[in-house]
Amino acid sequence: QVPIHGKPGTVQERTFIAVKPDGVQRGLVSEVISRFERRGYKLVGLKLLVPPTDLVKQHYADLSSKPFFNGLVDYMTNGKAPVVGMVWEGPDVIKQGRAMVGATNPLSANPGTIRGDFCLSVGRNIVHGSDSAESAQTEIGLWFGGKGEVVDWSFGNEEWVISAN
Ligand code: IDP
Ligand code: MG
Repeated sequence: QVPIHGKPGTVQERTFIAVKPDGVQRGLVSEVISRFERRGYKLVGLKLLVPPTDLVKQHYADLSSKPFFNGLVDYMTNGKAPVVGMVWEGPDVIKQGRAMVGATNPLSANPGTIRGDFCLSVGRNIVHGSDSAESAQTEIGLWFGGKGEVVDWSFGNEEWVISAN
């Protein structure tokens, strides 16, 4: 039995990725899922929700003193569009997930990254990815803490995607 937050440093490392309301509104859910899927990562958690304010405040607790915090919480929770929360599993997925997401400010994000390909503004940067093993653990617990919300399963073709050596 794998803990819900996975096992960092192994092939069962896990990270929390979310398509934020602007990404959902713009029809980019499949684009984000597709990039992780094609890379070879495994989807082990998926939900669509308008997150409760408390959840988003906890998720962004480290930013609570920032001038944009209230606007950020409102944008995530106002229900103009939901959030798609995901847990992805695979080798180095926390760091690779951040690389695939791209820099926080899309104008600094490289083309080829999600932000570098699809957005222009730091306050509408369409996607979230955990930035460390600690935040992945916290965020997976916050968003997917309910029983059975993260699913352990194996690819039938695992040996063709992940080498043991
Ligand atoms: P990250 O999403 O790349 O981890 P953080 O610095 O953790 O970036 O900030 C979290 C989120 O807060 C950003 O993705 C963005 O939506 C929002 N944010 C960060 N800085 C600003 C800002 O200067 N103005 C508006 N929103 C911001
Ligand atoms: Mg962050």
